[in-house]
Amino acid sequence: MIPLIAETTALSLQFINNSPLESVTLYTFFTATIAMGAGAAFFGLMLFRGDLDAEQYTVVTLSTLICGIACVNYQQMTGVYQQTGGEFPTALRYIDWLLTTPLLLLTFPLVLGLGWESLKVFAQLVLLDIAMIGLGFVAEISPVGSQNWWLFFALSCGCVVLILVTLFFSLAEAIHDAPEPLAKSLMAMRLFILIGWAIYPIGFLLPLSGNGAPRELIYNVADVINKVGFGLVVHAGLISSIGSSGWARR
Ligand code: RET
Repeated sequence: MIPLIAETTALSLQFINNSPLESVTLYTFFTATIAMGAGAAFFGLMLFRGDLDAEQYTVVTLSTLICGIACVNYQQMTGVYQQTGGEFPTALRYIDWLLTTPLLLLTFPLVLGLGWESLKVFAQLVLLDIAMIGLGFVAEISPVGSQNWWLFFALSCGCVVLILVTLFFSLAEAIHDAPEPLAKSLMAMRLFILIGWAIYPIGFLLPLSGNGAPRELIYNVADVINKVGFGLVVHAGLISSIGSSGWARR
């Protein structure tokens, strides 16, 4: 019988049977799933504290959702990567970004205590973010190095630059006015976005070098830092402001 689907050999769960890069990448898929689940549990349990006000509660809910959504997606991505013998779970990854990056950006107005009314300013960020992911996906499915690949890559980079510029300008004044612990965590959050988000376009360009294989490994590590690490920075600012000078400018 002629198989309708080309046979693929799944990656082995024994480290020694795959190439070292495949094994390391597979294990970062596993560990990222666990890290996201642990993050979701950690932030989720915080919701049971009695001392969070409404805005703090929403911020912690966002961190819980970001890690929870990623945990489910990572479970799927791990399966795809393993069962297809190392194929990139690109569509799932873009779905994960599409769902979680707007939530990451929405953390800012809430941490600032600007409330839901200020979301108009941040709606602009979210729209740019959705455009960045959408345009990036078109680049992703175009042949590497083709005209479309470059065009949509450049457009997607344009969106990320606009996001960073908007974020830096809108936060400069807020950081200046914020009490000490909050200002510190806002600066750290901003740095996370600046450095943490720059990793992705660099990873995207990797196939140009002729060796795109380490890309998923890079994305996995970056995702854990940008989701769990970012959540922990937010959490640190939140904890230090409970019972002190206040969570935000109020
Ligand atoms: C793409 C395509 C090429 C151009 C650019 C990209 C940017 C992706 C970014 C993703 C951020 C993801 C985060 C996930 C958190 O867990 C789509 C790779 C600019 C910035 C923060």
